[in-house]
Amino acid sequence: MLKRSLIIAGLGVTTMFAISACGTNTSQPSASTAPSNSTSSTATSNTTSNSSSTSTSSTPKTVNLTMKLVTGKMDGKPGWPKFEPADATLPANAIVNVTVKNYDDGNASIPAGDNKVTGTVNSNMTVDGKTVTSVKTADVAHTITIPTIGLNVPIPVRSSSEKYDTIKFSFKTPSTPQKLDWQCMATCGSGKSGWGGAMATDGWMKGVFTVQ
Ligand SMILES: [Cu+2]
Repeated sequence: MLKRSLIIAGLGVTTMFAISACGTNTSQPSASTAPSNSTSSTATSNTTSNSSSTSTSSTPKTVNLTMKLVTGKMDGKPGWPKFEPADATLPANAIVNVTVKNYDDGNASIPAGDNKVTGTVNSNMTVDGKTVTSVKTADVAHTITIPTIGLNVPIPVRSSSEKYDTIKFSFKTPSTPQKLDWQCMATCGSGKSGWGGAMATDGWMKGVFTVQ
């Protein structure tokens, strides 16, 4: 009889400990409740507002980006064609109107399918004013390819007798800040594979669009 009451007393003690162990996790402040509405941040959009009367505050901003596509001869490094500039800073959630002035008349081989225009507004581009959705594979000189947003723009070899062809396309930047790495997918660099030199060097056939 005595033994049993001792056991019961022991149980009572352990139960007390168990209870006091919980209930300590409610005091942590939560960062997510911080207020985020400062009155002026969401832009009433600027000067270039569209004419459509129903446009709301979500009308994306529009910015222009002009790149020159020059040959190695032109940039002083034979065999190193180059996009100038290769890096740019772009606003988030914006339409970027890109103009490429292409001076290069040499072609290079590309992965299958990279002759198609993808990821641009209306999935097309213009070459000297003519709207196209692809370029003959054998006529591709370079590409501007951003895998993370599905963008692929094949730049055809210069065909006009002018100094350069004008390629235009537009694309929308993501709504959150991030770095968009772009790469030319046409083997225009050096080495056996054509993927060395300019192809592997930031500021030449690859670059970064910083979205902020
Ligand atoms: Cu290239």
